[in-house]
Amino acid sequence: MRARELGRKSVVVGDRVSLVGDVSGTDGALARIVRITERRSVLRRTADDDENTAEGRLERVVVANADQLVIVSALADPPPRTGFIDRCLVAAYDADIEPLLCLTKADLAGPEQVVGYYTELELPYVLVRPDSDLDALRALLAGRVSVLVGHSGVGKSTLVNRLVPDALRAVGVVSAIGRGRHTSTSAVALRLPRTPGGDGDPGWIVDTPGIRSFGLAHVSAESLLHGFPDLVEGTVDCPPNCPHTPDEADCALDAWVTAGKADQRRLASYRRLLASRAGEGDPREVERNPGDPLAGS
Ligand SMILES: Nc1nc2c(ncn2[C@@H]2O[C@H](COP(=O)(O)OP(=O)(O)OP(=O)(O)O)[C@@H](O)[C@H]2O)c(=O)[nH]1
Ligand SMILES: [Mg+2]
Repeated sequence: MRARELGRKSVVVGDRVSLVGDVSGTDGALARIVRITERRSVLRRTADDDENTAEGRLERVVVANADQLVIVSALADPPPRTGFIDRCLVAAYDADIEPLLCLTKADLAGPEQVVGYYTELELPYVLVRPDSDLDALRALLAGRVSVLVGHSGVGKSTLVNRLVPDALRAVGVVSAIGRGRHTSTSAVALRLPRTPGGDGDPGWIVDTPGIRSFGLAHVSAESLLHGFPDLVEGTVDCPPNCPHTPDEADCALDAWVTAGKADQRRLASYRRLLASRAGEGDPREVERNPGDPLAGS
């Protein structure tokens, strides 16, 4: 149990804590959490992008002390949404956590479109299908705390069950409209098992409930750009305090894209994020981006 003075929402998954009491771990043993160790990293999200709404102000700590954000996206059923992945990247860079893209359901569709979108980024990625061996992924998870995030139904718990056979995480079905059913309802950290011949710490993995969107109200407009490292250099020639919005005639990002230095769709994604924070409608709706079926978030 938690010492009362720590407050109701103080301890999150990934926290390292000090305990007093019976720490034997046997049935009925009671220990008290008395102190939370200073966090090495904090991955946060808000329900909304707008800090002027109640949802936007309600900031949630997803997990503490993670080293790696594993952005899980299915290649089909539900279809990948680069807008969502872009948001996760912003959150990862903001929290100083390394991103890894994990593309599941590779048995249903190819990765070319998604991977092509991120070529400028050198974003590490792994492909997962039901029969693939997970050695490459295990190697990337070794020795660190990794947190899985993704829409409902993309296969996070399925993957966790394969990595940690004792986990027995409930797995759901993807409903007809391509949305998962939010089978997992809370975040759980699991110790990865040692593999035969593997030496060293195999690491920890945190399964989280599927989320609809990754609200970024807690990230300043300035920091949003860090989620787009392929665009950062393009802003060197911008006028001071350039807002980088499409109506800013002197913004150097358009020329950067025209010169082939970054993908037009990445700039569009960045500007959709900027607009969503300015409260200009809800760019999470895929219908607003009819030209690009991948773009939704
Ligand atoms: N074809 C195929 N189906 C998969 C794969 N991985 C997972 N699935 C299926 O996708 C469905 C959803 O998987 P889950 O593991 O429950 O998804 P989740 O991301 O944990 O979902 P939430 O807990 O709701 O966030 C299940 O029916 C899985 O069997 C895959 O690589 N290929
Ligand atoms: Mg799940």
